[in-house]
Amino acid sequence: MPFQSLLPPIDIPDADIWEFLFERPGRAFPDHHIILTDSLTKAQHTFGEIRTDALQFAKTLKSRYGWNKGDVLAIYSPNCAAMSVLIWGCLAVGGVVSTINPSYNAEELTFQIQDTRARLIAVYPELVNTVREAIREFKLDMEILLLDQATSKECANIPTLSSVLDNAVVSKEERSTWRKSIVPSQDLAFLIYSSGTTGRPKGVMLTHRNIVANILQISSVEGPNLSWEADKVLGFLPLYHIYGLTCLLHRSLYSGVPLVIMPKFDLEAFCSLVMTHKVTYAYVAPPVLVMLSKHPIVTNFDLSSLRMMNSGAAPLTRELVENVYTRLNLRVKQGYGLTETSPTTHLQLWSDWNNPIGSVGQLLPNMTAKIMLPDGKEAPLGEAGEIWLRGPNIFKGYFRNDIATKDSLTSDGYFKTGDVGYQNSMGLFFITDRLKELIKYNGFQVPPAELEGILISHPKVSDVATLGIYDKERATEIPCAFGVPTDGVVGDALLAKEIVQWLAKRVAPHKRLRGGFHWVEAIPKSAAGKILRKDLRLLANEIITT
Ligand code: 4UV
Repeated sequence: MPFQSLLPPIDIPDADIWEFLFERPGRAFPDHHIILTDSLTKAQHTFGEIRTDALQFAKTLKSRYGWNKGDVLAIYSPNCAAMSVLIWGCLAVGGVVSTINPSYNAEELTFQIQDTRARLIAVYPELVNTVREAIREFKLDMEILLLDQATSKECANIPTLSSVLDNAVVSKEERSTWRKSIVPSQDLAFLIYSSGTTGRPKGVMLTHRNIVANILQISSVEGPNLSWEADKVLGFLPLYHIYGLTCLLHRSLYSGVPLVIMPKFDLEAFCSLVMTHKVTYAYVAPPVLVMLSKHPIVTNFDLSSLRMMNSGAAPLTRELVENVYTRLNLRVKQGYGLTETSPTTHLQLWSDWNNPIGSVGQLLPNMTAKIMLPDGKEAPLGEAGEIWLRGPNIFKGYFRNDIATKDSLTSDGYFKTGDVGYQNSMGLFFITDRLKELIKYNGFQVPPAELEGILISHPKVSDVATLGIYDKERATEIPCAFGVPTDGVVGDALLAKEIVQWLAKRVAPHKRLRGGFHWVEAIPKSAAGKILRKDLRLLANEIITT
């Protein structure tokens, strides 16, 4: 029998994201309430300003770009307040947003742009040269919009967001005309890239309903603990990733709990912002907790306003939660989710943050889960198996990839997560292992197939496989590779080092082989030629510990 959520079911309105966030009757906070503070520019933005700017951008998309329903806007930027205007403006006219990791190089960027067929890319000024390189080297063809005022010569002749904003007033009728044809349960709002259980990154199709549902599901646990008047959230998680996009940006605008965004994580800035803004809640990933538990600088700051942190995106050890609590008196609870689930599917209740430590919490409302054994039967309570999930937040499928969609979604709507875990008798879930190929470095996805595809093109490598090795000190997996030298090539330590550096020039920094490149005689493979990752792990344990 599938496990049902133990939390009371919630009503999910049949609304698109714009309507749900900006036109909802009975919103508790006023238009002049400050929702977003950009820690870099120090600019503060009220709910009303964000709405006005987003509508002006929506109008620009219509009048300047002739935007149609389903057209894709790519955003290539570190966290900044303008992202909110772009995202919600695009959604207001029925467009689709695809966020791109700002550390991607020209080739990685090109892959996503070509896959989404984005018409327009909004770019942070410092990244404009990478876009230019992509246009030059890979013949990318799309329009560019700069996120900020251009400051350098490279940016000359590229329109800036502020210069294109159409400031004609948008009437209510016009807004409804734009959104009239959106079917929330069918139409896409986001295309976020994830490798899923196997292969290269794929566009995860998230509908308006997926996001609306997940905001409400998360709110059923977080809502009673946070007030728009007294609380503040600190957001360094990247908004291009689903964890930041939904839990930080969308949840804040919905709940009114102000969000202070940071362009990227920096420990000193984090501590200082907690102090100056009296931050009460922060979403984190385990490596940040390592720093909080150890780094000497932390004790120079008064972090006592922080009432809770939510850790997710990677496994969290009991020891780390205890260390942070003992050292700083700060509480950490856990959440779990995936890009494909919009993302949050499990949360620990605030009151149960240490009851017990190690659980990712309960299944969110309106969801059911099955724990599947390798023989295709459902596991009984307490026994571990692959976690399958169903609910209104489960994605529609992978963009233009029916095979991957079919492999991951069952005909009755369950999504096969590729994670292994169990539920205990209290309805609490525990993640114990991962079946899928994915490596997670600091919570960011590193698809093994992508690294392997590049490494195999090295002339001195005849076969290769990659794996994530857990680094306890840093509380993260680190990518490492195992390779067979081409005939006649001596696979020595020097060449291995060269290959690590060779790869580093070809991938975003989080995909580098921090765990090294190791020579082996053969890659363990099945008769069908598939890498046997379990055997590879055994081999890795032998090589890396000896
Ligand atoms: O697709 P993705 O990159 O998505 C995420 C989402 C993280 C979230 C989302 C909502 C939360 O409330 C929250 O706390 C964290 O990272 O990667 C999905 C994979 O990340 C691993 C797991 O292997 C997923 O399939 N993962 C995510 N959270 C956890 C985790 C966790 N708490 N413990 C162990 N692994």
